[in-house]
Amino acid sequence: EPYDDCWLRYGEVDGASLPESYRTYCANVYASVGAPELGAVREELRRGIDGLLGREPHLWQHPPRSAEGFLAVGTPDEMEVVHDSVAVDAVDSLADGGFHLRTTEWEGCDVLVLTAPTDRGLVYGTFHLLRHLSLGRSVDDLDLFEEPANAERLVNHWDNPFRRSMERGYAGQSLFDFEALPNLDDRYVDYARLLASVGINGVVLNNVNTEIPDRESANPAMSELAGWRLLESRYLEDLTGLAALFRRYGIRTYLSVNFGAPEKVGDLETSDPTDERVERWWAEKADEVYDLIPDFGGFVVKADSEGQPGPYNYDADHVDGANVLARALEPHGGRVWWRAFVYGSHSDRAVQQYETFEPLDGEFHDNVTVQVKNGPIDFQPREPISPVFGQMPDTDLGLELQITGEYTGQHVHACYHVPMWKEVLEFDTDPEGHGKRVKELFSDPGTGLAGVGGPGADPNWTGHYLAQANLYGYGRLAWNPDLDTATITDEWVRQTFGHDPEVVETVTDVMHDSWPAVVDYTTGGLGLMHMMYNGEARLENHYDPNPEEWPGYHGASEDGIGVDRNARANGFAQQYPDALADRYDDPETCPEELLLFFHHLPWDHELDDGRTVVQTLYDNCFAGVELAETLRERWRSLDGRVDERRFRHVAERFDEQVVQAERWAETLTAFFYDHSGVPDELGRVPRDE
Ligand code: BDP
Repeated sequence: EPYDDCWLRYGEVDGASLPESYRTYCANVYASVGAPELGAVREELRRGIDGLLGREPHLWQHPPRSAEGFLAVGTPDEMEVVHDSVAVDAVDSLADGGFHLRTTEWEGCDVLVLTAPTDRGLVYGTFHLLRHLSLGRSVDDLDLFEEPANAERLVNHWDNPFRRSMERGYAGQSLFDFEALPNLDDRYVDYARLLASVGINGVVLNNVNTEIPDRESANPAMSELAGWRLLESRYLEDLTGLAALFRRYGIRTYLSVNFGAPEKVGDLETSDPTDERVERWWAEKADEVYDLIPDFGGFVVKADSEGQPGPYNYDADHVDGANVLARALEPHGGRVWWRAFVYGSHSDRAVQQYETFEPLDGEFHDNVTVQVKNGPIDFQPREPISPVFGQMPDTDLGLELQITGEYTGQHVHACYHVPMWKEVLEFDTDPEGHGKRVKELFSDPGTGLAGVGGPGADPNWTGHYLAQANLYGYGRLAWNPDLDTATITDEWVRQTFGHDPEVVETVTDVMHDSWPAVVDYTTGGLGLMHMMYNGEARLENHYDPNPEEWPGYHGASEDGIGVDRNARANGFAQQYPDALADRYDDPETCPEELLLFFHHLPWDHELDDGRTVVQTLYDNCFAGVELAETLRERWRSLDGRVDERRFRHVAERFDEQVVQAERWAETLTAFFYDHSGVPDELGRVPRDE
């Protein structure tokens, strides 16, 4: 089975309606040569234009003056035609990765100019142009400047080297065959193309869990963790070719490292960050890495969390831990991405991050990025925004989103994350204070987004064809968080499935309703957390319903449901700035979708529309199932309009999703009934035996 092209199908987009000017501008391409990135640019143009116009472009090494028109690709200082045709100052002042597209006339020829201050910008510009053409947009009078809003746009693989397994991966084996390196597989190039096409500029190759934790309830994937070994010299050497391959596409390579590396990889008897020998060890390791990979991005660290070692083992804190690594990377321009996902001492995980990290604001080294998950719990189907955002003004922050659907149906269920991410990005972190939205927090160098869960080795990359949209949408939002959901969906659908209006409308509707459906039947829609199976060490799955398992997360009892995370209890709501704290602290003003996250309320507590809490939970669970059925019907209506392979695959997934959604609703509603003793007004619960 060949690897799927995802949204880079080119040829499959309806060619008949292509504007004539596409041919005028794109049949001849004059592109500069030299930098490795330009090789990638020429290859992509050849492939893309061949697909779109039905003919490979003619590639020139000088301006093709005899042609009616041409596409010119290069930086202003490399190419005269570019220099003559654009405002050079405006181009030079674009952020790294930015580019400029312009149609103009030059010496009697129609010219489409693609230029950028850096070669990397030319790569992004190439993919942008091909997207523009694939979407059938006009190139007449083109005059467009684009630059990324966020400097750092990373994908974090949770891949376990040596076993080729993936933590929370639902698309087969790891994409990366570390053992076969330095041999490179063709799919790496295709993967780099997918990432670059949406503006990703960094890839973390391995799982943040780099060793087997010695705690009792470890998750099963952890039993095969040896990612720390990638810092051994022999493995580093093997990575150089892969890093060079990514470099052609403007992507820097990163590694997750183990905080205990000085002991594990080196032969020190401590990894104490305040010890001089440890300091030296990291500095020397960094020198070695940069000798091999000069543009290496940096280290990602999960420390003092879920059994991974960290500075706490040495009586030091997160600042000491992050800074010792940062000092080692600094001379080389590398960064430390230090994860804030720590918990342990609190019975309610929600309060931990802000409490741990906010006091450290301003103390991290310049090249440390503190990487914070969007919510305070853990990638649940819907959470409030982590109170860390907006409250650590003197720290470079990274927003960690989960691309993979760990808690949203694991790519058996369709769940489009873009609407959820938009909710996060548009959130005002301090409505009566600085008023910055989450998306406005990452404009400084060194800040940005980290998306967890890269594709696997399955030919469709993500296990579920529709889950490709989450990788696409993540990249697009990391580049430009102002894009709205509808725009991103439309781009993705058209490039992936073509322009048939019925297909576009149907797939769009399916995508937009998929997250609300999953939220409803897996949570009841009022802000309950962790209703899924967590399980014992080897069985943990986060997929099946099992609300009895973690009572602390939903607080169900005879008298009511929900968790008091407010002034009456652990004060979590008070971690937010006043305006938000007040809003969340009062059940009357707390947004309904988060109500039970912040409050334990009686089952018969009335909501705005007069329905009780328990009735609303019943209604939402069943509404979620109905919506899942609607998604399935909509998809089925595409029989014959979408190619057989993708049609069948997705149809089968929807069959399974509906079965699972029913199981979820049945389990949750029975659970609500068991605790409340209140039957459903519509007679659906308790179920007749
Ligand atoms: C949890 C995952 C676990 C990860 C952890 C993390 O279940 O596999 O190791 O997040 O982010 O959601 O470190």
